[in-house]
Amino acid sequence: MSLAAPTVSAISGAPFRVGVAAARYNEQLVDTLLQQVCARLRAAGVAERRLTVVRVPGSNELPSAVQLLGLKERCDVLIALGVLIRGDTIHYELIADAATHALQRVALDLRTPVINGVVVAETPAQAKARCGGKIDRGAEFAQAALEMAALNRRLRKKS
Ligand code: DLZ
Repeated sequence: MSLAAPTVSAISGAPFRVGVAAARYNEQLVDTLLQQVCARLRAAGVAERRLTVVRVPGSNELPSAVQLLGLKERCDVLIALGVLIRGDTIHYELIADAATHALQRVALDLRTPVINGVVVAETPAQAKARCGGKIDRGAEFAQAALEMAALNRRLRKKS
């Protein structure tokens, strides 16, 4: 995967309703991601009352959670946050793969953009670098969410 993040454009988040599902596995790292995401969304003007956060056990549960959130809250965009770190087996890889596909499916089924904020790392050090370290993945996920919410609003008005 590239280290070159996309350029950032200024988008007002004031009108947007955002749903976030965050895993509790690797909790400290996911909490950091969640703080980064919420900070960027608030800085863009997303109102507290329009930001719904739910917690789930692990990344495997994220697709169901964003689907339920999307059905209940009529969000402009949904964000799934988790951290998967390689263990002794390929379990993390299976979950990463399944969650990635399922998150896309939820997005297409609900016609609501879903941001894949699952950090997949080979080592704890890689995960830390991306959750509170040198790489601010949380801000990137939030920025992607703002862009997709704006796109959703703009194109939906025309359909
Ligand atoms: C079981 C498991 C393992 C081994 N590792 C992780 C992980 O690194 N990150 C994560 O978010 N979740 C992990 N899980 C839990 C699964 O995502 C899921 O919660 C369980 O398999 C129950 O469905």
